[in-house]
Amino acid sequence: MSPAVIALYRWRLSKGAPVLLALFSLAATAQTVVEVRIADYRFDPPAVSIKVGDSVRWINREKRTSHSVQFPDENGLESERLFPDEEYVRRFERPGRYAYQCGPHPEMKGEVLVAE
Ligand SMILES: [Cu+2]
Repeated sequence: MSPAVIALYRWRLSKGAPVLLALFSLAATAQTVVEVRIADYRFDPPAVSIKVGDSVRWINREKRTSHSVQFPDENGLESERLFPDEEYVRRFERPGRYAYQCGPHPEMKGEVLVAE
């Protein structure tokens, strides 16, 4: 290697590497939050696809009806009752298909698909 290349290499090690590492760790911790609206007694969109570590935020956009987000396959794990403009956020740590429904209106259904 020429001295110039070695000097550049050293510079990259000293200056570039920390910057790159910072960028990588930022990318690793950056997570997506996908929004699901609740309106007209429906989850919109009814199905969302995310990756492990991402979150879903459900927001009640009804005028006066309250809803919840309940996961029957997880011992009925359920959000608080969401009144208009309230929201519930859940982060998904494992891949899989998470079917959910509204507690008080079980005919309202949705699902979250979590990929590796
Ligand atoms: Cu409901």
